[in-house]
Amino acid sequence: MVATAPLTRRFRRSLRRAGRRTNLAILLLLAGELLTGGLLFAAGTPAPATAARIAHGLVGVGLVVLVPWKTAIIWRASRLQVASIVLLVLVLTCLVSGFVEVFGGYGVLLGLSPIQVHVGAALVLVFFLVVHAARHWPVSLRRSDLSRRRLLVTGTFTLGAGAVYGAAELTGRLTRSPAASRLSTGSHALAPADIPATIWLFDRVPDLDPAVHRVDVSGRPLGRDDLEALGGPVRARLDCTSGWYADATWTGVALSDLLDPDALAGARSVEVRSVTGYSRRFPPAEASRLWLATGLEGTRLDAGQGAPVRLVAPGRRGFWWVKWVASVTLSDVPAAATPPFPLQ
Ligand SMILES: Nc1nc2c(c(=O)[nH]1)N[C@H]1C(S)=C(S)[C@@H](COP(=O)(O)O)O[C@H]1N2
Ligand SMILES: [Mo]
Repeated sequence: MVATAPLTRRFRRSLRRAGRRTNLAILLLLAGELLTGGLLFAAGTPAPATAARIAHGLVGVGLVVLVPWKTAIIWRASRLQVASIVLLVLVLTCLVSGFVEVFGGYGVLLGLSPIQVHVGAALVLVFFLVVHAARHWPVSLRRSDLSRRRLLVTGTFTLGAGAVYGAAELTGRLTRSPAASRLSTGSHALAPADIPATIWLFDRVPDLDPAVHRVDVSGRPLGRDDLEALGGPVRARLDCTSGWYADATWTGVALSDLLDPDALAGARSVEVRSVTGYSRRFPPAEASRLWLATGLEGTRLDAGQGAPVRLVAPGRRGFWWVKWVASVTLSDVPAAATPPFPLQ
């Protein structure tokens, strides 16, 4: 006990002094969370998603580590503004839903998944963060903020956050919580039968008659029966940004088997467009790895899954898997000239 006494005393003193620098750190960490969270949402493939996911987790743990200091600051405040309290509740909602997502696994409560709560709270948070920061502006910076001593403290803090992050990962594994079996992108496994009908943002499920609907494949109208006749089994991993993934066998035909090879070689992108207007552009070289699918696990797609025809794009995250395909078009527009993700 004797040996630890100075440490606890120093900790208490540091809590008493908590103030400007803690607030500044929290502001920076929150900005970091919005940035890495946005990147995680926009990452179209697993590798950048994994990097963003780890950064997002680390910065989140950094916020948790600062809780004692921020609590001391709030405790001392003479009065609390309503907007500040709302902001506090939103930050806590984000932290809690983030932990539930990682350690609790994918689930839906009252129609909402943990990630929906997380992202929803984060978007509202931006407004209250701006109000709160504006009220306390300007955040003064001092030369001493960059002193050796300060950098040392910041370094220690970063190491501490890293250690807590590592301990959390380890605990997840040792307790065999859902955190242990998730993908590097953070997604939890679902059986193919449990794949939820997923809308990216504001799209709608259209009512299409499979007997009548035709997909315009570079000028060639193809119905469900035509595509079924050409289709074969395709194993693919659908990894959605809303916290789940599923390995399943789809029935599909590769775009490269439907498009003229010369025309394909001359194009700069392949645009796959839904009847709803939702659309994505792909590099032509990927056409052999993009499939027009009509079935899932031996049965025809249902409306929510994109019937009669949807795209299967292994290696790309769920929002590239355009449902209710209306057309596949070769175009001169570069594949990169597409927004990072659809806005509908
Ligand atoms: N037209 C259209 N296609 C879409 C979407 C959408 O909202 N509209 N959602 C995408 C997202 S985010 C995912 S994860 C997959 C989900 O496919 P599922 O509904 O079969 O799970 O479809 C993708 N294709
Ligand atoms: Mo998704």
